[in-house]
Amino acid sequence: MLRAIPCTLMRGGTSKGLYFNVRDLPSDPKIRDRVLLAAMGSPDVRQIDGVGGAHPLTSKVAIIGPSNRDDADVDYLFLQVVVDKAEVSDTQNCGNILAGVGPWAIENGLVHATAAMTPVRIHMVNTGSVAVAHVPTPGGSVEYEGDARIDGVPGTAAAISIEFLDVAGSSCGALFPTGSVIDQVDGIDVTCIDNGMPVVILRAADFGKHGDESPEALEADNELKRRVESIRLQLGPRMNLGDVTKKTVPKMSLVSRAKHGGVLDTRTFIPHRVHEAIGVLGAVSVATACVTPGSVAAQVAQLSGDSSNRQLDIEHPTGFFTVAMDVAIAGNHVEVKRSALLRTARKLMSGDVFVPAAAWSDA
Ligand code: NQM
Repeated sequence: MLRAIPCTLMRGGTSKGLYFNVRDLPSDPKIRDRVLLAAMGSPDVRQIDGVGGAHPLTSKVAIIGPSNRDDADVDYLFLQVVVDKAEVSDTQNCGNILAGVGPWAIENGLVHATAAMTPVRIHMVNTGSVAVAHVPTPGGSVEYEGDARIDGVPGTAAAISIEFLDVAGSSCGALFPTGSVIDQVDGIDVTCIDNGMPVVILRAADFGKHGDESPEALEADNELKRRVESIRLQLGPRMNLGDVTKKTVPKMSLVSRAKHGGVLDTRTFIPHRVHEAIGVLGAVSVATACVTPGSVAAQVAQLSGDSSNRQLDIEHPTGFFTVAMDVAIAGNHVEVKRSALLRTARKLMSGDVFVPAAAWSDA
């Protein structure tokens, strides 16, 4: 017997996933995770018996419901369904999937469209922080089509601007969780930062890389992957993340001089596959490191003018990710006031996903 579960398949930014109403999934996290593994078709590198896209960026889930918080309209829990292992992780947030949450919440009656642009205040349950997404709603319904282009997605769509106010240290307890803007591990300089996503920033050159290699070329380099993973596992506890062997954080971002007029170039392990672009909060964290004197990113970044309130173009394998930052810098101390960026989203399919009924049973 199969069981039908209502859901929506959406592209959020440069990622894709299933969006559920919290009331339509089991409340027991163990049973819920089993259901999600069955829906996506994990564990299997091809996810052939499910709707997952056989890559971490297309094996994602948003669970949305009303929020009890005064400063939020909805709660959004992000879950990463691991492609080739029977694992579902709530240890990270996802700013790309976040881009679909506002439209989904409006279309599913959790938020009423108020004007041509509807602000949706989203409590990101994974990190306890709040984002505000501004969703185009001309005539009271969500408009997905428009002329905004984001690198990593073909064509154009309606712009959704997203603001973050309180994401610094939201996973690790501090913006610079090791207490320093630069540390050494295995003889390599690293900057550990959490401005919404725990990221370790490393110089690509320290691994003999130019920093403009393709994701495929980096993934094929077993020695590079071994060294990067060794550093990641050592830094997990120092970043207050505990044993990160089975966690999808921290992300590992190799940085190098910009090649296309941006601030710097990135190639990011997330943490075992290499991102085709860069994660949203990952980019916010890298951008914050760029304006922090003494960090590995700042040593590589080409900044001009006042760095406290500016747009930073972060280069990645498929183009640029632009982050607007408002920070106060006093000596080596950085206080993040606000960051903002632009994403698009698209509803792709809505209906039911079918899972074996046994996956839902508590036996
Ligand atoms: O950093 C991929 C993505 C992400 C995360 C990853 C993200 C973010 O692009 O906020 O968006 O780093 O796992 O979906």
